[in-house]
Amino acid sequence: MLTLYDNNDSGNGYKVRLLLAWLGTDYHYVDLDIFGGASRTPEFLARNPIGRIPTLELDDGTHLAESGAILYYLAEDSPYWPQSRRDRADVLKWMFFEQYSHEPYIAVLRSWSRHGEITQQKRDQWGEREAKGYEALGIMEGRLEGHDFLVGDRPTIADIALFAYTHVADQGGYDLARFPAVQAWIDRIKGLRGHVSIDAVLKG
Ligand SMILES: N[C@@H](CCC(=O)N[C@@H](CS)C(=O)NCC(=O)O)C(=O)O
Repeated sequence: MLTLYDNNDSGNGYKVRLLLAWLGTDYHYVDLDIFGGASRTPEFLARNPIGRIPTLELDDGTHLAESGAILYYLAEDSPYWPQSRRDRADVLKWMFFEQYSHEPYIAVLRSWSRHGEITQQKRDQWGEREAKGYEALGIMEGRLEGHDFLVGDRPTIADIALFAYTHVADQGGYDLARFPAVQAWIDRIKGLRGHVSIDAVLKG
């Protein structure tokens, strides 16, 4: 059985939890205290030298890191990875966009708001990160104004990749009311079969 090394508060980990729920796949769950250093122990670094969760242990005992790579691995033979080459490229486009233009701003401000001290260095960076996060939300709004999902007309792993931190952006101070199409899409994703919330408590 698959084993997911994760932290229950992580949106990156939630991407994998959500896809596994959509797929109806059972797995073992290991909730690591990443704020207490559990992702940097020699034991964990042997599983993933990057030292980050999510990390998925596969049936053959190997480990796969990076939320986007894990989503792709799990989705490849499912409806959440499109058939058309052009749509597949668009899924990757949104997933790269999430990692470079969305997560560093929206996820980071959420994390700073919820964990640790707000240092002067964080305060100095706050405004610029917030502006770039709003820019990313505006780009999503542009796509979602005329479409139900980010790619094609069905949910894909691009929606999962961006839903994870967008739907909790308010926890980092973002005002989602400015983005009605994004809000409607959030409700649409929440209504899909198999949905689980980011804070659902998982056991072993
Ligand atoms: N690009 C990675 C980012 C993973 C990441 O930043 N994980 C954080 C939690 S959200 C982590 O493991 N932090 C603990 C650490 O860096 O030791 C992904 O998408 O999986």
